[in-house]
Amino acid sequence: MFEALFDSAGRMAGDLMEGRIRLGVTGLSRSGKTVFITALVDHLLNPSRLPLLTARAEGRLHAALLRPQPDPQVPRFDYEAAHAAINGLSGTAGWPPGTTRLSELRLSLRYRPHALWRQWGSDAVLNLDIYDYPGEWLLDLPMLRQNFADWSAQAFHIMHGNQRRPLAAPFLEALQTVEAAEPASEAVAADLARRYTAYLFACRDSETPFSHLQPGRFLVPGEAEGAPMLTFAPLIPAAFDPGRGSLWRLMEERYEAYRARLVKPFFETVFSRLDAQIVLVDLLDHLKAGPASVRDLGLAITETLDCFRHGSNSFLSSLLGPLWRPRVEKLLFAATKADHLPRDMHAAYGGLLAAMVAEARRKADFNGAATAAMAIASVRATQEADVTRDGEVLRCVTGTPLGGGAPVAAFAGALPASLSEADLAAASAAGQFSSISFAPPPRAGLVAPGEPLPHLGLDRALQFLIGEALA
Ligand SMILES: Nc1nc2c(ncn2[C@@H]2O[C@H](COP(=O)(O)OP(=O)(O)OP(=O)(O)O)[C@@H](O)[C@H]2O)c(=O)[nH]1
Ligand SMILES: [Mg+2]
Repeated sequence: MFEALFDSAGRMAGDLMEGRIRLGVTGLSRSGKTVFITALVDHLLNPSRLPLLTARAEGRLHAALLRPQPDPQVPRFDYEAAHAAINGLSGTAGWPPGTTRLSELRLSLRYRPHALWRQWGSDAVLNLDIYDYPGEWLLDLPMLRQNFADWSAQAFHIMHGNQRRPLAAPFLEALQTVEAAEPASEAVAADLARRYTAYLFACRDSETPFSHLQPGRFLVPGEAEGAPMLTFAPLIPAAFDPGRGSLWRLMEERYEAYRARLVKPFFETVFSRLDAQIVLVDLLDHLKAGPASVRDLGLAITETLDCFRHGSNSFLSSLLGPLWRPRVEKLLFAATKADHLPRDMHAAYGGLLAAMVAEARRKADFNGAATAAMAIASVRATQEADVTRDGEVLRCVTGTPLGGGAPVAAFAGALPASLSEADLAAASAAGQFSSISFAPPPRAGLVAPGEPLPHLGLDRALQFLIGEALA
């Protein structure tokens, strides 16, 4: 896996061997990608809080440096801005804003290789290449294997779910007024696209937060905002005339342009050649909302993971041709924001995610990838405290609420024993999940100035993902 590369000044990095890991950070919107990438860089630049990263524990990790990224077409990930926000360097600490565009970062690690290599006496460099992107775009990947009719059929199937149907009513009503042989019309297409987009936003923002929202760029358009390829909507397959000049044909062409011009390049740039992948999932909000929300999240994650199936018969390898080599060797499923739960609940929290992705994990294991599931907090915003209420001692987490104010304690209640409908409904109905969002930890207090932020399990995650490459 080693290859000779040039350093930031365009020189060969001395006699050092350089290796490369393309780390795929995969997660739906708000799953914690940007915070994870920021924490990862922060900790590798200053690895004082990474005891479980073996190279660090053995004193072999010498230095880390942000260097120019390999892809000149993609903007650089603004690590400094995200780091400054979380650390409150320009005022109060807050989380970085939601991501609206693609960006990339290269972090180079200088380390002393282990054992066999040590006798050669020289250091080596591992380049870690990471992309950040809006989580909404991830759900476009399954569209790569669906034609317009298949995608439309699935969209209507999902739309008719109990809790979604009322949200789709304005779109469905408008659709009823459209004739089967409707000729292609910009006005009709624009109206349907606008209503379908409003339905997606309503699903995202509803009390039962839904995750399976396609097309992702209807929610976060990026540079394609306003383009005709974003002006389409699903049509009921059997009910429309697909002939020349028809509305169906117009929508179908735009759907195809969306896939070819936006989704395929996104996949090829970010995901087609990964060495390691972390799948970040924020399960807590969905557990709170109940079975429908968890089921929808499970569908979204399972469909997305299907795009990364290993093996020569995977649909993406056939789609992208011989250049595509599936090579994800490490696959980590991480249940994020574990700092909302006391430590003794972390194993169960990671276990629920493991259950949700069991099938995808089995396939990856079978195809030879190393897989693991765990709970992590990229940034630990809370501390644990026992609070006595009505004579009962409750294990809580305490932290500063996101809007500011005095620290508060939150009781996490009990996680569902399993992802069965009955267990999920019972856990959600018990209403025990706290809905408090915590601000990043204050600089004075939990963290000394200049020190990297506290985390939970980030070093374990890093050891799994890049530990072997640093061996
Ligand atoms: N307490 C806590 N909150 C977190 C942590 N990571 C993320 N969050 C919260 O989750 C929110 C979303 O995190 P991001 O990293 O922005 O999520 P993202 O996956 O980049 O989201 P998009 O950019 O919309 O795709 C943050 O604004 C925080 O409120 C964590 O480790 N601990
Ligand atoms: Mg983000």
